[in-house]
Amino acid sequence: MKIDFEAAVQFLRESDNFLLLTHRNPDGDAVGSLWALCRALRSIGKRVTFRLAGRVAENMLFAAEQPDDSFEPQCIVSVDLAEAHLLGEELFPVYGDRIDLNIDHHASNTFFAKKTLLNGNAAAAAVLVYQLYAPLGATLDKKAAEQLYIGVSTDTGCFRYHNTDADCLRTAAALVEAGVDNGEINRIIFETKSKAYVQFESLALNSMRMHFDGKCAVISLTQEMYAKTGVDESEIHMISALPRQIEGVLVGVTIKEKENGLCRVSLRTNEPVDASSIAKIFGGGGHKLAAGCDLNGGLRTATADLLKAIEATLKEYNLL
Ligand SMILES: [Mn+2]
Repeated sequence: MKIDFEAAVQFLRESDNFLLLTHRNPDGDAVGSLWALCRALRSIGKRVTFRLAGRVAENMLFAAEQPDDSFEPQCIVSVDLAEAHLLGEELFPVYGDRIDLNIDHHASNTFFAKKTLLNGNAAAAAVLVYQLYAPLGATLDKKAAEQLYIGVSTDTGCFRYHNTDADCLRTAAALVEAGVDNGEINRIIFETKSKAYVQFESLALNSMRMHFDGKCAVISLTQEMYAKTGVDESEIHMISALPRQIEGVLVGVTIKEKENGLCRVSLRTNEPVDASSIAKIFGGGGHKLAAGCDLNGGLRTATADLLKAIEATLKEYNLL
């Protein structure tokens, strides 16, 4: 059931003993909104714990909250979660059908939770969590503001992507007023790369192939590249932005080879191509210009299947 802000605030106020969840391999918006919601609820006297599936990027840990194992959770709230199975293989079987409230900003949201607070136009889930602070009576201290800033800035590519709207800039302004050193956080998160990552990026760029008159660029990330560079999984997501940066590219694809032939795909498109409609063909989803899906059958087969779908999509738009 879709609910509005007022109902979400009332639900959070009336509940206690929270367990917070988000999607697997949590990105900046996932952890930023989760930590900030945790902090908001604790500031109004609630007991809150959380579970994360996968490592958090080291450069965001300065803003981390700690879980609390001292109580039995009664109310399960998720953030930034478009579909229940994105909880990951460990958490999905346990909590997939038990989420009481989901706070999300994916237009592709499947309404799997008992209650859903959704704004499919919001730039980040962190914008929604920020908007809950005042009506909840929560304390927006410097650390909470940093957590929310991590969410808003990472989901907008540091305020560069098309989803950077007035609402999210107003949110960022309020967070800076609340004490965020935005220049310093931007330096830590967007301007600092590990040496392993730089080496990995050069292998990734070497793997890039162009298709369809240069309208599609594909980067393939293999297990061998991870092993060779020792890159941290949480840094790999930065690669996804690269193919779309090339002049003339409308569909930028990054294919990550996982175990047992599973391939995890990131799609980044430029107008007018809808990334989520391509992802949907393979059971995935996301936003108009940024989406993802999983394919099986190994890198070669997955790439061929994807290219077929991208070719058909480009033809639909009369771009080919
Ligand atoms: Mn998000």
